[in-house]
Amino acid sequence: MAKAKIALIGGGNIGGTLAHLAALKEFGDIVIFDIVEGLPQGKALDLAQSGPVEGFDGEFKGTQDYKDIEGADVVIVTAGVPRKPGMSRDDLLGINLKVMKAVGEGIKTYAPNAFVICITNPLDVMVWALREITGLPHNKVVGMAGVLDSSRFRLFLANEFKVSVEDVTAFVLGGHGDTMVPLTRYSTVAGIPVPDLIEMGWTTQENIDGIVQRTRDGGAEIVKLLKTGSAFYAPATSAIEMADAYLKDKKRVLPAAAHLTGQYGVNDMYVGVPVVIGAGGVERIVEVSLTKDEKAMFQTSVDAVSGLVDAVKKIDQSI
Ligand code: TXD
Repeated sequence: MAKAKIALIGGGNIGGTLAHLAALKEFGDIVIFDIVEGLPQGKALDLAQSGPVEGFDGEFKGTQDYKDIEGADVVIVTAGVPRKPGMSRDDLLGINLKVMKAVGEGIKTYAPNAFVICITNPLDVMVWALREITGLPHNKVVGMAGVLDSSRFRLFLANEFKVSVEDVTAFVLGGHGDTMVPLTRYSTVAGIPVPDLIEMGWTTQENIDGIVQRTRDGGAEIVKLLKTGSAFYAPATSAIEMADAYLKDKKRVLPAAAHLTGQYGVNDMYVGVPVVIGAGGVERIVEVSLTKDEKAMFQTSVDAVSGLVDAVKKIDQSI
């Protein structure tokens, strides 16, 4: 069987971690593309040199030439500038849009059959722009945020309940950012929904509200600590889970920024919703019913994303 090829566009903190995780999981050959000369080459060589110890084979290549991503099965995009302290995700809009143009052209030319996972912020609008620029089918271009946001939510809930993170499931909807909508009703400990756990006296509504807020601020909390960059271990792991679902046709049900065509009342936008990821890319959008309050929170989130899409269209009328 032919080996899969994974192209990582952006070889910074997340890109490097992605390369390491993809190698450990033996996904296949790995190409790291970055505009900084030497950076992807150095990381690729270093990674290859861990192969004999870890026991993985494969080709590892760093490059400044898009031709090297030719035929990639999965492309994960982290190229761009990360948030600095005090900077909102939206400040990144103009800078990272230009990056998406270059990246999108590269993917369109050399890897039009790939499953593309975008991570670059501001996520929901960058993935939308990247899809427009590449012209790839909507089901093959997806944004990573929900797996990360729900992983953060799961960790905080597990700490609160003093149970294993493995037994906690969490559900988040909406755009990646301050308006994301963690749905406690659909979040559980071994199938027991959080509102039931409140009734059982395991926690209080106040504590849950605090956890929801901490989840929303999860990215900023880490930016504040790191000072020179943003989170990378958890974001990389999250995107790898999505790539794994595609490569192994696992039909995982994962939250992701997906293209909506009427679901949840949203049209032609990328917003975080649960989806099924398998060999067909995004194979299905899972549409759950929402209460009035949840709908209102979701709408606020959708409005925020829609404002950014409008801003992008103004910055670059060709998109
Ligand atoms: O949940 C999520 N989606 C996110 C998103 C969680 C955390 C961080 N998130 C965003 O990911 C973050 O705001 C950034 O927009 C991206 C990448 O974060 P990372 O921490 O990896 O940033 P780095 O270390 O600065 O790496 C970015 C690399 C860097 O090496 C640049 O030289 C390169 O991108 N870069 C480019 N590569 C290719 N092509 C172009 N044009 C380019 N411009 C910069």
